[in-house]
Amino acid sequence: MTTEAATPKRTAKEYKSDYKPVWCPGCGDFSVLSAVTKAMAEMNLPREDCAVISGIGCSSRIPAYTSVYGFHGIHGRALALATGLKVSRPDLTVIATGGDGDGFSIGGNHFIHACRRNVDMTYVVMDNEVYGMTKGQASPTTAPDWDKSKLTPQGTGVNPFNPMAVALASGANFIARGFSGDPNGAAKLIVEGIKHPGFSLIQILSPCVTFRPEQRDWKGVVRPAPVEATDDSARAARRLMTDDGFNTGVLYYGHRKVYEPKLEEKAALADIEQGFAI
Ligand SMILES: Cc1ncc(C[n+]2csc(CCOP(=O)(O)OP(=O)(O)O)c2C)c(N)n1
Ligand code: SF4
Repeated sequence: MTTEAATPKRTAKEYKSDYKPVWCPGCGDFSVLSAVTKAMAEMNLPREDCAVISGIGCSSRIPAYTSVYGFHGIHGRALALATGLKVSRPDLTVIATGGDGDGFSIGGNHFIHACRRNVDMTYVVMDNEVYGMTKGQASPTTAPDWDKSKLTPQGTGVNPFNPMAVALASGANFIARGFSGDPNGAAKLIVEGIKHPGFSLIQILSPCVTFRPEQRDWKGVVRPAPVEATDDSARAARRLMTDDGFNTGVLYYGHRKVYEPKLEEKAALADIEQGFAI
């Protein structure tokens, strides 16, 4: 493996691919892509030791726009793919990326169990409270009275999902919130998430300017969390249950047991690898 000392410092640009993003002008995901590549540059990660895995959605296009290894998987299965990769190649830095629809709707079950397994990887969710790619349907994090979708003209009437509280209750080891309007702050959180052992959830509020143009106003609402990060899960639970969704920063860092495959499982994986090599 290449060592940091032997490698000249890379720039964020080197972690971007030559593909031009097809996102709408002004989409928050541009800044999240910058935050992800800034984080990799900050850590000077060897590109060959890094993988970005996603499902489906506008936000899930990120792997194609980076120059590290990547996999643009199927809808809601980013975490299943990322988990498989990390347990078979623990030497890699594995980052899963995607949207609130991909992660909390079709991928909700995988989200809960990824938190519970607590494999050492980082999950960056671009939350815009809508399905952007399929033209603006309500997602699990949409407010119940949002009535601009043709499918729910009177709002969904359904309570929004609280991914942060669910992550804490399910076993995630690091929980943070960033904002696409502050890519440097988001990059810092991603670095912390990567460095923290176990499953790290970084929710990044990332406006969908096409289907939720009012989210441009998030700029005036997000603020640094008024309290310090805590490793006390009971305190974190109270905060996350009363949080209005706009407090940014590290909200919880834990010391929960990180899943590592047992020796015999590793041996089985090695056998499979050998099988492939024949
Ligand atoms: C199995 C399956 N069901 C439904 C779809 C349609 N689909 C594609 S993306 C998407 C939602 C994406 O929303 P989100 O993850 O919030 O990402 P965004 O586009 O907002 O970034 C859906 C329902 C699909 N591709 N595959
Ligand atoms: S539809 Fe929304 S989420 Fe998708 S690229 Fe456009 S602004 Fe971004």
